[in-house]
Amino acid sequence: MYLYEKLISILLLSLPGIMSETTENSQLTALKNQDEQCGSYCFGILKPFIEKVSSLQPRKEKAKKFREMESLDNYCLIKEDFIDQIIHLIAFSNNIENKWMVELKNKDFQILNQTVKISSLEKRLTEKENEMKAIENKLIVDLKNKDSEISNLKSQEKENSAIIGKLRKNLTDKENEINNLSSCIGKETGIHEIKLPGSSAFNVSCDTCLAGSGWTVIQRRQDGSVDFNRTMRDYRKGFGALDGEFFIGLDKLHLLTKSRKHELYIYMKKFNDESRYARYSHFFIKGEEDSFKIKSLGNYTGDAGDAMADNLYKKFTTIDEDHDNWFTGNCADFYAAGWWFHNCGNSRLNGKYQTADLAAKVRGINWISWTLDSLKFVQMMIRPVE
Ligand SMILES: [Ca+2]
Repeated sequence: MYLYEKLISILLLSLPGIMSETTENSQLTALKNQDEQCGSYCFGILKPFIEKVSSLQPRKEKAKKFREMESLDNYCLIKEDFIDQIIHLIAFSNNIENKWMVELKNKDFQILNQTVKISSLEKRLTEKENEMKAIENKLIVDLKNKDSEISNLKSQEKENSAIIGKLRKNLTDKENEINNLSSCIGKETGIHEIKLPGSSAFNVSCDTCLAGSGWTVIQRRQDGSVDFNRTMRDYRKGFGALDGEFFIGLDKLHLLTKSRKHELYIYMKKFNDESRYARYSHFFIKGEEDSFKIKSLGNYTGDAGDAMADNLYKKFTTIDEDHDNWFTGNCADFYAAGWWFHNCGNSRLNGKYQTADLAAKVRGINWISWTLDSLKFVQMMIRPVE
């Protein structure tokens, strides 16, 4: 019985893949021992069987093969899985490719459209460039022409400036000439001919002694040699002698004061030879149609007082033409003089010439803002104001 069990175990141990290598070695050792124990009898019976079993295949090699098979299976499985993935990837790739192909076609179509548009735009651009070039060329030509015109104009302007300068100089010379001709400016004391626009030439008395040069004397009283109690006609035309007593005449006075702005200077002297003056900055006499009214006196300066203040805007009154503001009488008749009477006012330089012994006693040549005495000497003068 014991032996039989041993034999079974040996058989089992000899089966491949059941025992480990260590166990196998120990069993072979044990079998060898059993052989020794069993002796030649039992061993001799079982030995061929055992050897047959053992010879079928070495167990070590089988185990190796078995592991290899297992690895191969695993490998196959991995391969299969990998192949599946590859197939899936190829399918996905095909899908993507198809989508890309569609997209590509669309893009191609779009590119074609864009190309057509670009071609059209390029054509228009070329046309526009040609137009611009043509305009530019025209502008260049125009500009050259304009430059030439400007150059010509500049030279013309230069010539014109020279001509204008010459004309201005001539004009100034003429103006000076006219000024000199129409006034006492630049003339010595004495009698000179002057000419005003719109009038024939006439002689005037010029004075450079009493208040500087350039004064035209319009009235002088010095000795009573001339009667000043005259009609309007005489006062219009003027009377007396230019080198003595005289009145220039209202017509000439109007022309002179109208032609240019004039100032008025009145020099006065008493019989005691005391002298004073009154000066008005803008003296202007209207024409016959306004009865030779004093339109302007300007500002008063001087040391004789402003005795003509009441005469501003008054018409000229004579013994035969009463324009004064004395409603019941005629100032010209009362003072025996023609003047710009008010009612009758404080100045009457055309009054009757009195002698020294009568000067303080009777009406005469008066400037009331200075003295009640009749004056010994009076000279009224005008001069153009620059
Ligand atoms: Ca009157």
